[in-house]
Amino acid sequence: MLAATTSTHCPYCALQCGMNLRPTEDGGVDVVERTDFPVNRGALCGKGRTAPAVLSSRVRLTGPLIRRHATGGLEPATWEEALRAVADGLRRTRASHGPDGVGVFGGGGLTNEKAYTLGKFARLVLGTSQIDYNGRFCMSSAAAAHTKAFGVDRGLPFPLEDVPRTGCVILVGSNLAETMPPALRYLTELRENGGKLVVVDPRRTRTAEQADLHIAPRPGTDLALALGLLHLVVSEGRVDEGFVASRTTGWADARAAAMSHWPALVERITGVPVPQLREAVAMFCDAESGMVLTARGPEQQSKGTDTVGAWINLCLATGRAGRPLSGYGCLTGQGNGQGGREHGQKADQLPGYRKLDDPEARAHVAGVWGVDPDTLPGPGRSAYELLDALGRDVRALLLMGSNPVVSAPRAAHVEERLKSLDFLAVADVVLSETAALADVVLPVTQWAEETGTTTNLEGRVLLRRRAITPPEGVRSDLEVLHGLAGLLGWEKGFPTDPEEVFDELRRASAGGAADYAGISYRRIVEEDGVFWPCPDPGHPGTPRLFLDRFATPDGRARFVPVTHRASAEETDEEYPVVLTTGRVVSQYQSGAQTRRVAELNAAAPGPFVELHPRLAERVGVAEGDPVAVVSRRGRAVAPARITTAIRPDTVFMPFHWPGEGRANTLTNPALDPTSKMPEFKVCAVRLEPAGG
Ligand SMILES: Nc1nc2c(c(=O)[nH]1)N[C@H]1C(S)=C(S)[C@@H](COP(=O)(O)OP(=O)(O)OC[C@H]3O[C@@H](n4cnc5c(=O)[nH]c(N)nc54)[C@H](O)[C@@H]3O)O[C@H]1N2
Ligand SMILES: Nc1nc2c(c(=O)[nH]1)N[C@H]1C(S)=C(S)[C@@H](COP(=O)(O)OP(=O)(O)OC[C@H]3O[C@@H](n4cnc5c(=O)[nH]c(N)nc54)[C@H](O)[C@@H]3O)O[C@H]1N2
Ligand code: SF4
Ligand SMILES: [Mo]
Repeated sequence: MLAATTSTHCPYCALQCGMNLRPTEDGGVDVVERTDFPVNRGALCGKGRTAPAVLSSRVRLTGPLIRRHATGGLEPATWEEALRAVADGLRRTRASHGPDGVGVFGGGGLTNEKAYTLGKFARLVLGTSQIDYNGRFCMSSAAAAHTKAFGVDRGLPFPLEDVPRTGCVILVGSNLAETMPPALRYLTELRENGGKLVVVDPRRTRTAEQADLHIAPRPGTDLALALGLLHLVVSEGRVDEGFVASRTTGWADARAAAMSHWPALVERITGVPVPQLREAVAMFCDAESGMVLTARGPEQQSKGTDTVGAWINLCLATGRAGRPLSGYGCLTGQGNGQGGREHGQKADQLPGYRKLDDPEARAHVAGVWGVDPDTLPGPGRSAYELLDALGRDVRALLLMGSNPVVSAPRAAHVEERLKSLDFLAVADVVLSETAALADVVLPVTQWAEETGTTTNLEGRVLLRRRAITPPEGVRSDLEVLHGLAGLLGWEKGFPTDPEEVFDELRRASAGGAADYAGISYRRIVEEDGVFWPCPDPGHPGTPRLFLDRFATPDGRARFVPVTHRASAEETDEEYPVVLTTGRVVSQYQSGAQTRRVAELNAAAPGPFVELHPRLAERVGVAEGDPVAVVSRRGRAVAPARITTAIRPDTVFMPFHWPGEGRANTLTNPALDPTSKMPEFKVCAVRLEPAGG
């Protein structure tokens, strides 16, 4: 007899929609509507609905693979052989090049339990500082700005249910109609309630089409835009002086910095007409309350931290923060984009959002781990810097939960670095483009086959539950790390039971900024998730942050004095067009999972270059013609998709595909100095017809 349905969450994005899974006769699952989870109330996008297709053994890995000869292909192996080969590979490099010769690369899709264990494995078993993860490419700029201004970083400081009740939302560089479709409802309800929606995006996206005001700046100019709006807030007497005086510090410097951004200058930099700037300020300030929400558009820039800082300044100056129904928030991206950055797979972090260079933090976590704090390595390199160092001083890599061959900036270079490694091990559910380069591939269980927690974009800790038995040939990531730790001399400390890991994580995070100490699997199920911080079992959790005080030492939010600067690569005669990149609704990230789902492929079969008819005419391409996009990093070719919905000086490519149309062949790895976020959203290119 088949078990009843299991309540769980989608394997993909940060919305973490609730769904029910019903086992099928053939050992798989069907997705069944789950209306009791408040975030999505039963709604799912096509990716979530079709997620079970990736469980099929036709598309997934079902047993370990080894490259037995350097020049040969990947061949089936037993788990014993595969784990031994990985342990030997890592040990050999450690012996010849020291602990920092071995690197670890994680992912924001990994559950909290996996991210925590991966960080612990790197620091204890390998003793390496060289660990980072793909979340660096995702929300690191917003995280850095959050921490600077508010003293803590949680994507949204309020639940999504607050959004429809605010007066005005400025949504900056988020196409949530495609990237979190069930969340569009919150914006629709906002407008039904009389609230205003301003969307800032160089493209008139499906999301921008919902807006009362769509502002389309030139990519890479959001910093000037936000400063121009702040200038107008000041010159039009819209500053909330009482709030600024009682709840913030640093206004004088931030104000002075903003005042050098005259509306006319801002119009010249951004291409946004001054009357539109005024209209945006009026909409935002006329309402009783307001929110600014950012996503990857303004964040994935070499000045992303300052840009988010400028939007936060706008919220603080107008008193739109630290009050009910007001505030700044970042829409995180990956399934565990929030939790994945809190528990120690980031180069500079220990669990509980502690800092690796803080002696007290080291002592606390070392205590939980039962080791001497001095044995913990220091902070390591950021994701792109780590990938760039492969084959140089980092000579072996263990990669879990990312596909950088498709998703990293300057991807041809990254691919070449991966190939130059002495040893590469990849744990994945499918044979991704990166796994295909590995010496050993470890096939792992998927969401419906394992239990673990994720933390969604609201800071709500959720439980994904096992609904079916995994195929025989696969093991969980926790089992992989347990097995490797054992072979490398750590019999204890790496349990395979997720709840046991979570209970240790609770202790490791206790007292940290992201405090999970009071959260248990049982509470999560009973309460539809628990918002951190939740320091003890009697604590209700914290859906809304900052209402009484900000998380800074003096309780006040900090303005940051920022000024506009150019993108790392501006257009010129040789490369006269701006390339920006992003997503389409039916593919997810590097596409490793969604490109294996027929229904999604039918909807989004391949890459394309979105461009304005005037630009298309100048280049000499018609709809569907192959067009070559050339940057200083390389050349990509994809069919032209001609539309007036994009600025004539800008082209857009989605990044979900490998091969000839790979957008990341072109992108610029220029890094934000604080967050080390690469500039995925702006580089200079030229276009050529590639037909015939
Ligand atoms: N379908 C789908 N959904 C996803 C994902 C996916 O891969 N596919 N990935 C998930 C993840 S990890 C993430 S991070 C989120 C990302 O979610 P979003 O941030 O919504 O996605 P993007 O398409 O990367 O970028 C959003 C918008 O930024 C605009 N943009 C480009 N350059 C600029 C600029 O300079 N300034 C401004 N203001 N806007 C600009 C683009 O035109 C685009 O419409 O989506 C999550 N959901
Ligand atoms: N040009 C451009 N590039 C971008 C972006 C952009 O906007 N433009 N966005 C960036 C952003 S925001 C992100 S988040 C990155 C994401 O890019 P990637 O890091 O490549 O993300 P995914 O494609 O989700 O890769 C996850 C891999 O892990 C596997 N996997 C899934 N779940 C598990 C698990 O539980 N365990 C293990 N071991 N493996 C698992 C999947 O099959 C897949 O191969 O891309 C970045 N790259
Ligand atoms: S919006 Fe995100 S979480 Fe919801 S079903 Fe789609 S991919 Fe899954
Ligand atoms: Mo992301």
